[in-house]
Amino acid sequence: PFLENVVQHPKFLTGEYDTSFIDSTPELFIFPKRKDRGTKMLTYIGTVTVNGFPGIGKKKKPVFEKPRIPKVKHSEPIPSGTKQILEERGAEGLVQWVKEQKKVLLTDTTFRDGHQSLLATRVRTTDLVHIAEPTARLLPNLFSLEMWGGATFDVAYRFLKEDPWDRLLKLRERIPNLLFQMLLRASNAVGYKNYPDNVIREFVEKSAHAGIDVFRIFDSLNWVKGMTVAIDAVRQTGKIAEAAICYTGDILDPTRTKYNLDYYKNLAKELEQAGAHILGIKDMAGLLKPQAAYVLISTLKETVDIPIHLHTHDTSGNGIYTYAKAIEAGVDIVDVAVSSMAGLTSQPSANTLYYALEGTERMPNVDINALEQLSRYWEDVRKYYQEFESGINAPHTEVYMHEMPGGQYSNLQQQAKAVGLGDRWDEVKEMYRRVNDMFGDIVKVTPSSKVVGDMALYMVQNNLTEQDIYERGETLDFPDSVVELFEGYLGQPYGGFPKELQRIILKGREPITVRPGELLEPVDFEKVKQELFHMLDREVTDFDALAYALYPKVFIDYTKTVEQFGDVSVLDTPTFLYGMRLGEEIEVEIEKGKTLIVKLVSIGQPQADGTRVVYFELNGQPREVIIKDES
Ligand code: 3PY
Ligand code: ZN
Repeated sequence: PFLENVVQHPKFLTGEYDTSFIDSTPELFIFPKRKDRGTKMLTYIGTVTVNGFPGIGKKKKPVFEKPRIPKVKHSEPIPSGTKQILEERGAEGLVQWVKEQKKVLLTDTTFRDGHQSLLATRVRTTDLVHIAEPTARLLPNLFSLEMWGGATFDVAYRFLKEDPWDRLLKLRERIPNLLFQMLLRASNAVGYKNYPDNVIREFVEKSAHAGIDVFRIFDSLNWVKGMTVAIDAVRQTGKIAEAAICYTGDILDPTRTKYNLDYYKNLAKELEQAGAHILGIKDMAGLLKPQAAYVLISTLKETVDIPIHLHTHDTSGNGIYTYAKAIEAGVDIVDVAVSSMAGLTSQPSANTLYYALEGTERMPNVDINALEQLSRYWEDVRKYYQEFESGINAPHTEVYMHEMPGGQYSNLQQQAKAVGLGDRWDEVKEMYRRVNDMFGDIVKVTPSSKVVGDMALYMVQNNLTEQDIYERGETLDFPDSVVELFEGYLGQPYGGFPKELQRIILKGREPITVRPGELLEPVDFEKVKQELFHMLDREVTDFDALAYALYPKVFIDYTKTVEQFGDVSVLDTPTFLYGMRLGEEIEVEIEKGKTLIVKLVSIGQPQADGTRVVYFELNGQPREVIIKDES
């Protein structure tokens, strides 16, 4: 208690006290841990065994095969790759190198968008770490490995109870040869709203320092003004700024004139001028049809001088054909996933693309046997996460109608079910498209896509038609996200907001037209660190401070879980998601060279207070923990 008083004293916090004794006597500041690591871990395993895992519920743990890890020679040096090119020649040198390649280059998205789109982003660090070194050895000719950003940051803390920075550092250590790529939502960072400019700069700087090389930057309304802070910040670090245009509509549909070829040409030029090293075409929903891909890429190749990197989702089943046409038109890099994590709402399969291009001049420089070996590993690991599969198991051409991004479909479907609209899902999809049209046909990608989804759900749930909105809108309470969009807090859409609808939604409030970042107070990171130190009673890293600035509640919840259960990232995935079977024995390496052997012996009957005693053996010694039965 005495020590707690000292560190909470205002003079201590403002630095007025001489605090050098912290450095000279650190032992004073090791706070007693309430429980030892073993007990914390058993409490976690007991809790999941008794109560189930969120999103899975209480389910008997299936028996999984051990994932087939490709055999590689650990003693040999890891072949050098694009990471070394960046280090030796700098960003401009790397861009030059890309331009000199005849063959199409590949980005492997298995570690990020692949599982974000197929498995609700639930793949854990341990399953990435186990395949990291084999990936480095087997795919040394990749352009990059997309392994961070997008939803992975938030989901890691929120659902997986692990630290995304730790993932980045661990993978970096094991994959020294490939460029690491992340998805950055420009001023929304890895979140769902605009953050102050200094948060964006700090985030980029720390991410670059921790190992990110290529930042794919996009704005959810294709608003270049909203992207400049991020582009400049990336350039400052010496890393690669890949500024992306989100593709929407259909350039070959004469009835859809808003997003035509000229629109994309102008944007591409603007982004090149804004400092992009590479131009990304981010087809987040998989709307770019094969012929359109040919026209778009050939036109953009003539419009800009920087390499072009194409991203699509295979939702419609046309992904490989779209890539084949884009490659014919001269695209430099395409995004693919290892085949057992590809297709459907994920990226097209690397393995399939290899065979589609076999014998052509632009066939990628990749070892098909290596891809097949990696695919076996992912086939096995994917089974762990079967409860998070989206339920889409065939090509879905309806995407050309509703235009929902690959990652949103299953999410919105879950949200619809949660509010009792499970049996009206077809209506929700149609409403999603109607809302898009009401909003003036906007780009739909995180977070703007979420706003369209929120409005569609709101209208279906309240049985509102478009006409009702115009006639009774003044009396309706619209979802917060919808109000914020129309206030201008996600930036400005191309062609502006539809005026009448904006008036109805804002009910007299004035929208902003400047960059939201200009209005937001900078975050004082030193203060944040002090606050956190105060709350957590432990050393606070720059990474923690950033996570807290981005997601205060999510981050604090995460730290509480760690306090209660310890570091659960060390558990194998089946145990993490399902707990243990009676009589089962597992090994848990809690740190290098320190392994616990855990056996679940029995689970006691519920007691009067709703708890159960769960009996384990820990390294052969009986141990019990008391778990509240939530059922
Ligand atoms: C994300 O922002 O997470 C996306 O993948 C958008 O497509
Ligand atoms: Zn994507």
